[in-house]
Parts: sequence; C-alpha cells; structure tokens
Amino acid sequence: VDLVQDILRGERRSVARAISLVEGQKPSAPQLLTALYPHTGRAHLIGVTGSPGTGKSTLVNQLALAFRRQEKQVGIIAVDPSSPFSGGALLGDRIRMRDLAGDPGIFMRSMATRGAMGGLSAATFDAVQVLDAAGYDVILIETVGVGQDEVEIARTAHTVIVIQVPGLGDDIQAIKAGLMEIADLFVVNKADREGADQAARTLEMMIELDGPRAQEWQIPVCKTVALDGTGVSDLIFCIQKHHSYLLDSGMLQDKERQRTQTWLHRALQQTLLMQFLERLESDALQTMLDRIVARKVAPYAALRELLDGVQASGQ
Ligand SMILES: Nc1nc2c(ncn2[C@@H]2O[C@H](COP(=O)(O)OP(=O)(O)OP(=O)(O)O)[C@@H](O)[C@H]2O)c(=O)[nH]1
Ligand SMILES: [Mg+2]
Repeated sequence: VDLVQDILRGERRSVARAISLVEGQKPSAPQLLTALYPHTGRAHLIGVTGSPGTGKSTLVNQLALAFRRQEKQVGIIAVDPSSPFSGGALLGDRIRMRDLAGDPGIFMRSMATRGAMGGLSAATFDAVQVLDAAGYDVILIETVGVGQDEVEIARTAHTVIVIQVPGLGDDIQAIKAGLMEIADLFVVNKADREGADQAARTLEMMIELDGPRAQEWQIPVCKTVALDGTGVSDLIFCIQKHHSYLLDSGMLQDKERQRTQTWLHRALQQTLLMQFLERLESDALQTMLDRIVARKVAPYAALRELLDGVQASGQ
C-alpha cells in the first residue's frame, strides 16, 4: 500500500522496485498493478523499432532530451531479449544513455526477462503501467524489430516509429520484418550517410503503393542524424501530430483496446495452461510425449486424451 502511494508520487526507487516485481513474476505483482490501474491511461506510448544497429538507442536518447526541453517526464524501456548475463547490449545502452543519467525527469530501464504472465510483451505491458501510473508523460519503448515478440511490443504502443538506414535494400528490410503494417512514422536515421534521400523516397513510394489506409493518417518519413540531433525536432513535431490525430479521431481508444486485448489473450493462455498443468498427474505429460514419439498414439489423439483425463478427474 505504501509502495502504491510512493509510485503515484513518482518516487524513483519505488518505481524501480515495482518494475523488478513485475519483471520477476513476484506474487505481489498482480495486486500492485491492480492498485495502480485506475491511475494509468495518461501517458503517450511511443514504440521505436528497427533492425539491430540502426540507431534506436541513440535516437531514443535524443527524443528523451527533446521531450525534456518541453518539461515532459520521460520513461524509457529498452527491451533486450538477449540474456541479461551477456551484458553487451545492456552496457552499450547504458553508455549511450549517459546524457540522460542524473536527470530526475527521466527514468530508464532495460527489460530482459519474462513478466508475471510469462512473455516479454506482458512484462513490458506491466512495466509501462507502472511508469504511466508514476506520472511519466511520454514512455519510449525500444525494441529490436526482429522476433515476433518484439514486433508485438512495438505494435502495442500508440505511436510506432520504424527506423531504417540508408542502403541495405531498404524495401526488403521493411517488408521482411513485417514492420510496414505497424509503422505510424518512418525514420531514415544516419542521414549523414550517402543514400538517405534515396531511402526516404523508397519508403514514400512503398507507403503510396500500400494504398490509402482506413485511417486518414498520412505516414510521414523523417530523416535524422541521431548522433548530433539533426532532424529530431521535426520528428518530435510528427510524433505529436500523430498523438493529436489519435486523440481527435478516437483512434487512441481503439489502440488501447487493441493492446489490452493482446494482453488479455496472453494472460488467459498462460493462466489456463498453468491451471491445466496443475491438474495433470506429475508425469502424465512426459508419459504422453513418450507414447507419441514411440508412435503409440497420434498427437491429436493424445491431446484429446489429456483433455478428457483432466475433465474426468476435475471439479
Ligand atoms: N553515422 C551515424 N551513426 C549513427 C547514427 N545514429 C547512431 N549511429 C551509430 O550507430 C551505432 C548503433 O547505434 P545504436 O543507437 O546503438 O543502435 P540500436 O539500434 O539501438 O542498436 P541495438 O539496440 O543494438 O539494435 C552506434 O555506433 C551509433 O553511434 C547516425 O545518425 N549517424
Ligand atoms: Mg539499442
């Protein structure tokens, strides 16, 4: 209860502790998140995604500084699914984020492990709730736009920024990762390099080919040099325009609904699976696996048998 009050006041150590609780699947996490929930729903969630090394962290750093100049409180979650023990990426992020250190208006956190409901996306969802309740106006979520989990995390933001860099066959990059459909904004970062205009034109062409969407939002393509901040104020302008668009059109509500649905489905899957496994005899699953592999029973028949078995023993 004290922890809740401290989080709502934005007390940093409590915020950090709360995120550790949700990340570490502590039994107290659901109750904490339940208490925080009525105080959420104010933050603007911005997903920043793109292939490894495109400059996501550097750009997030710049965006955070720019939002700070507008007196906004900024939360940053860097989703790093690589092992926390490898340390490389984490260390890199910390070094790059050093401009932000010591600013009490910025809270930065790397997420690597699973959350209360077992997926990285659920853990991120929960951590975002904590930051939202703590009063952070803008929450930047950096994910590598590769695995499905990461794309899903980006998708659950209100405003999704997809970063590309010049060269490397920009068209293929975007389509391959399925990032085209989730982008609200494209950024061509490393615009100090050759081919940035070409990359931007390619993206603009792809957006046009993609045809008009249901929404009236026209996806902009911004060029930035995250290293020195060139183009960042234009990008901020586009981000805020998108936020206004979401608010005015009622799309923000739709997005909230969508991200909540994603969470709920995952939570149900996880919970039902756990409940099911609890009701199985301890070695029933292994025995069944052995029988399937030995071709004594077909997978679907095994499934039926497991389900029927639990039902018969249940209640
Ligand atoms: N030339 C140039 N280099 C940049 C720019 N932005 C970032 N870099 C460099 O690109 C490298 C990768 O930058 P990061 O910000 O770590 O990229 P990232 O996308 O966060 O990388 P991962 O999190 O590992 O996927 C670093 O060496 C940066 O200094 C830019 O605008 N121009
Ligand atoms: Mg990074």
